[in-house]
Amino acid sequence: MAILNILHYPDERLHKVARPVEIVDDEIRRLVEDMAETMYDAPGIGLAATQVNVHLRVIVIDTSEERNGLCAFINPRIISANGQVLSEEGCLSVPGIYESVDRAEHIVVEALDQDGQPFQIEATGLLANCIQHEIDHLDGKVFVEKLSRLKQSRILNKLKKNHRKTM
Ligand code: GNR
Ligand code: NI
Repeated sequence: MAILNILHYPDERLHKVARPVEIVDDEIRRLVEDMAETMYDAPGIGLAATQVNVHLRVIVIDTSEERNGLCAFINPRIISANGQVLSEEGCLSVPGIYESVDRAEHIVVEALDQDGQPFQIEATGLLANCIQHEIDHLDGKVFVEKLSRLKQSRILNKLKKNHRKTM
């Protein structure tokens, strides 16, 4: 197991589009384990492979209070989306920034599990928000890019200031 380095916005590599996993093998299962360890250590409720500079369609999520409900989604695909909600989000790649973004309220997602078996889940609430946030990462999109240009430039300034303070 290993804790992986998380890329920070505005790193260009966060804009790469991840490619589908062809075979769910031991290498992918190891990636899932390392991503889970990285997510729990951060701590966060989700992590996309893009954030650890691996450009494959793999995400891990645990929205449980007890931190014992790990879900891995390989090649996740939203097959239906309904309703609309404003969801307050944060991102491990954009530390200290919390903003509301538009999301579908109810989604059905199809993916492969760690054995390469297809499964479907229905999600609402935090889990639905998190899955959409993670799939956006796989498509090279960071949540702040859904905000107004004014908000984005304020966020970039704040991140620059924070970066200077930690140097
Ligand atoms: O830890 C995280 N919290 C969170 C809260 C609301 C909506 C989405 C998220 S995901 C985020 C971890 C992360 O950056 N995943 O990409
Ligand atoms: Ni994120």
